[in-house]
Amino acid sequence: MAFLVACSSRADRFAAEIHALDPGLDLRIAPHIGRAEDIDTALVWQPPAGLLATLPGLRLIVSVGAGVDALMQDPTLPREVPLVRFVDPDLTGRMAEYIALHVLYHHRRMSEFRELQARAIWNYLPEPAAHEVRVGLMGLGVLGRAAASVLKPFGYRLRGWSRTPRPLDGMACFSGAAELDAFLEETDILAVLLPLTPETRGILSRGLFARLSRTGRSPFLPGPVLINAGRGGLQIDADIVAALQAGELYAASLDVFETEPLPPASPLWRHPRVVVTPHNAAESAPPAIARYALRQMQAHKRGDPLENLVDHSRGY
Ligand code: NDP
Ligand code: OXD
Repeated sequence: MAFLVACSSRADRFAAEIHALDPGLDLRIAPHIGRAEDIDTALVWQPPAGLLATLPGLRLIVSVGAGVDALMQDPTLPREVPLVRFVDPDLTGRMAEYIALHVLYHHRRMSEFRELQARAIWNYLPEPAAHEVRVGLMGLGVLGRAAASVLKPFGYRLRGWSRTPRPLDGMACFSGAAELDAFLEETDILAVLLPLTPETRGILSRGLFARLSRTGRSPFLPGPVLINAGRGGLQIDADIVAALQAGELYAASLDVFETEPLPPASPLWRHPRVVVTPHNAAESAPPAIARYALRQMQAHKRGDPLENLVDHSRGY
């Protein structure tokens, strides 16, 4: 039985880490797959189109990404083969750092201080205390909950929104379309960690931004803030630009975009209160990927339950 690495980037790194952990494993790297029948496990990130459907012995697919939207959109994905997505403290910790960094950055009005510094202006700007800022987490899964636990000690007023009810200690929790308005209307900083599915595509629109922070806005924050580290397909880039221009959004930190890499002509690159990062909020580190993929493969071979199994009906 053979293990296939089919990844559009870092395939050699992943293979080297896997080989170091299990030197006896018959390891193949796409496109050099050898006899297709031999392959029972595949580690994938943007695999060549249609490849997985040509592997008759495939028993397990491990996604390098925590998000599996690209795989879900592939009509040739063999849906009868279990698909597990990457969940690991290494990635989770990185994402929690990213969200905390950008919540603090905007709460402390850093983009305005950067502008003042560029003009050598020593100026005071009033800032709210953390307990006066309402941070809304869209998505209360592995990453949303980790972000909440990192933000909590600062004293932020936390709220969260998920598809199904997820009551969490010390947070006002909302779920489903019916409770979206109630969630948004008392959110000053919206941090998005949703998966991209048919239901969530384009959710971050001008209409949604207009519903943010309508009641009891935190003193001194000039307007609502958007942080999106989920997927670019969740947002409409042009709506973010328009909302910033209209003052419906004060600032944004964006790690993901409708088109990646973000085209040089995008006004988001140049907006003084937008932070652009290159989809690196939380990387899947090769050593952690290798350990995880082998653990999943061994568990599956023993017949143990798989962790982080993707539910095709939900799309994540
Ligand atoms: P999880 O599957 O653990 O959590 C997803 C959360 O989103 C759940 O709370 C889920 O609700 C909620 N959700 C899903 N659909 C809807 C909906 N229609 N309405 C409301 N809530 C919804 O995912 P993770 O936390 O592990 O990851 C989230 C996303 O982060 C990934 O899918 C990926 O796109 C992105 N990501 C980005 C990275 C980056 O570097 N930028 C790195 C890693 C991940 P419920 O709890 O009810 O199921
Ligand atoms: C992921 C990502 O989904 O890096 O893991 O975006």
